[in-house]
Amino acid sequence: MYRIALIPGDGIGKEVVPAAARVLEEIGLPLHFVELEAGWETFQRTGHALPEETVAGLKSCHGALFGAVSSPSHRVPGYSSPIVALRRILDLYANLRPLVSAPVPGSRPGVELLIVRENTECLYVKRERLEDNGDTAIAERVITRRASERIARMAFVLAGQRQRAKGGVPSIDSGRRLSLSEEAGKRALVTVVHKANVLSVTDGLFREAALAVAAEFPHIPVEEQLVDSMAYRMILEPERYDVVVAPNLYGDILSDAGAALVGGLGLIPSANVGDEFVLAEPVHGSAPDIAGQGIANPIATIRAAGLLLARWGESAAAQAIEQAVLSVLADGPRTRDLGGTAGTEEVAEEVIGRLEIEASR
Ligand code: GGG
Repeated sequence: MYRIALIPGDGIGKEVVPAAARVLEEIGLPLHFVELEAGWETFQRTGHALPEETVAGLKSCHGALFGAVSSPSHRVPGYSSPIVALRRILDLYANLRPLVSAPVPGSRPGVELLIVRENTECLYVKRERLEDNGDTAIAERVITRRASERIARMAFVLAGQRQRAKGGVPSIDSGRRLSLSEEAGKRALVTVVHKANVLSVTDGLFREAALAVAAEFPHIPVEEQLVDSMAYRMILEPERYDVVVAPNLYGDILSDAGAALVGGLGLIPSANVGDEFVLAEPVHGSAPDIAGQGIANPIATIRAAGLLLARWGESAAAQAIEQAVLSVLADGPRTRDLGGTAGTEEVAEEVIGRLEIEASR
């Protein structure tokens, strides 16, 4: 029996999490849902964005499905983002964001990228303060060797697994560096993203740690890329990338940009992964402009549910969800972000209708 915490959070999180939970209910695995709360609305009502009961409830579960939070862009005394706190409290050190071509208009073909974002430090530790009577704002950017090494190790392990799943043969014949012209999609490749030419201390440490870990995986090609150049080349030729590992903020920005290449934020899931726990969520936020209308795209959250199952080794069930999602994306119904007119529940029910349940048992 898997115990799954459901935390809808704010805005459209309250619509897409129940839709994804419906899909999970139909997948034929022994699941028990535990409903918990967190977010801006919870803070406004209770004074706590992440109530103690939520943290305790999560610790009684195997994993969680999170919706979205609407953290305000201005400082609110007593408030801080619950998702950032959860990543720290549960030591969910890796944020895995697959960006894969989808059968929808506007999606680039041939993209099969996995962004492995460090999830516990960088500017996201929020060590911010005001000085100079409020006229100077300072954010400390913390990068540690330990966190950099473990996220790099995660990236190389996943690259090896993807390589094996594709049935390919690792290439070491080009000095472990692929040239632009090499055919993409056939070989594992880890791209280490940083800005060590400017931030030579912090990104310099990330780079050094990641490249040291690369030496433990001599069969996996590695390259490094400055983050600005990475953004440019990911748009120009996303097909050539495989696993991209980056510090927290760069990974966040690159994955949102990459989502635009493969159908948009409504389709992209993520998994916050630690050694003991996995918390899956859509990459998108709470979308207050469309909240409450029943029109949000549930696909990213349904796919996030699939990532949760995949992380537990329930590959057949995860595959069943992904196949049903691809089928619905191809044939419709589609939500408005994809040019359709369908609502959240209609899309979720269609995914359920196309689940090949036998395959998942
Ligand atoms: N599901 C991801 C999500 O809710 N993103 C919105 C976001 O990043 N909000 C900032 C925050 O409060 O952490």
